[in-house]
Amino acid sequence: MKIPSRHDLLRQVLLTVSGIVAVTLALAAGKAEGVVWAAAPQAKEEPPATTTIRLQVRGEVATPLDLDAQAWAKLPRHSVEAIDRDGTSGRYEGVALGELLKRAGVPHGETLKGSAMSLCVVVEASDAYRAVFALPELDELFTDRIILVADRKDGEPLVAPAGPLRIVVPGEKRQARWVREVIAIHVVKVEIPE
Ligand SMILES: Nc1nc2c(c(=O)[nH]1)N[C@H]1C(S)=C(S)[C@@H](COP(=O)(O)O)O[C@H]1N2
Ligand SMILES: [Mo]
Repeated sequence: MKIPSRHDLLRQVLLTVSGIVAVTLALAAGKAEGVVWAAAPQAKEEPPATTTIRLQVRGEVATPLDLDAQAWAKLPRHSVEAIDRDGTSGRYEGVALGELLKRAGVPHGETLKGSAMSLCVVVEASDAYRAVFALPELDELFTDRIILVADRKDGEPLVAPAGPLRIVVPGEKRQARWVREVIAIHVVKVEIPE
């Protein structure tokens, strides 16, 4: 067996020392991390996206709208009685879809004629579901029926997967246009393909 030289011994000592230093540093780091975790202030709990009212009105509009909960709360409100898919009657509250379009500068009332008559409204949901309305369905000069962007049912806020915003179409015999989780309203010019 080879007798270790002074050089070999020195090397061994250095390796051992550096090993101990590395382990100590790693432990310290772990501990420090533990302390940081424990001391970190609890992150404010963000409500899930679908409980926060946010609605865009886009497309063929004079003024695109970007409504947050605060802006939404200032809009004039309506309430309607309507029967849902289960056949249960409920009182829905919210903002008339026509009112939102009026505020976005879409032709309404007396000015709803001519080329504006081939505009349509596409309601878009967070799951990409879409339903179409014609402007006269949403205009108080054409109809007394109020199609609502509802945020409450029987006094309670609508929550996912229905809310926070849902279309309610009173008197419609099927509920396929009762779009849940509405995120945007698009006004679109209907073109006939060549
Ligand atoms: N976002 C979204 N909304 C939607 C749908 C959908 O698939 N996605 N389905 C529609 C259909 S076909 C019906 S019958 C009703 C059902 O409403 P309910 O889930 O409250 O029973 O929601 C409508 N709204
Ligand atoms: Mo449906």
